[in-house]
Amino acid sequence: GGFRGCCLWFTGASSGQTTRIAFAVEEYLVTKGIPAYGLDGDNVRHGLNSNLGFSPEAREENIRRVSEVAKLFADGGIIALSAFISPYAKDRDNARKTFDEAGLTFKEIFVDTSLEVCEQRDVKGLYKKARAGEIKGFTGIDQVYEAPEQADLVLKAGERTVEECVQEVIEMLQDEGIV
Ligand code: GGZ
Repeated sequence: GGFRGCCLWFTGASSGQTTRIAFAVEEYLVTKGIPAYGLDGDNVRHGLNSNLGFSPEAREENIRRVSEVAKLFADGGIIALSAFISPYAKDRDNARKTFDEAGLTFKEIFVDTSLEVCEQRDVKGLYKKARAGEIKGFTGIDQVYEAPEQADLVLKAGERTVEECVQEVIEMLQDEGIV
């Protein structure tokens, strides 16, 4: 195959399976011999972005840095899979702009899991803490999540299995000639 460096930008609320889907796609690609790398809060916020919290300004800077890192990966021919809440439309649009300006493909994938399902799952018990006021500025509770209006792909992850969502992403990559 030819050059396929690009960015798959997964956005969605906490406990919505955003990271799980992105990393399952990464595993699929790597198994096929296609270079791919997943970025998420766990591998970015502890190192590169360890000085950033969750205020709107900190999230903006988080997303800005991640989009620049993803651009470097894509420039190196790697499929960068970014899995962040990225709650603000403006920050996601700026990420897309970064790729457009570099002539690199950027696909926004909305992991559209309802807030009810996310809160019910509450993998890390953070919604509970946010409800109790122990965490301030939690996305979906007392900070906004701006749902994408024109995502390239919408995954109804509350109603589908992770495997089904992964399959939808792969079909998009095939349709776009990326894999
Ligand atoms: C949202 C928070 C918060 C607040 C800590 N709001 O389920 P998780 O734990 O693993 O995913 C959430 C993660 C979000 O980090 P991101 O870098 O993706 O956020 S953003 O794109 O908005 O910059 C959650 C945890 O961090 N977490 N505090 N207040 N999520």
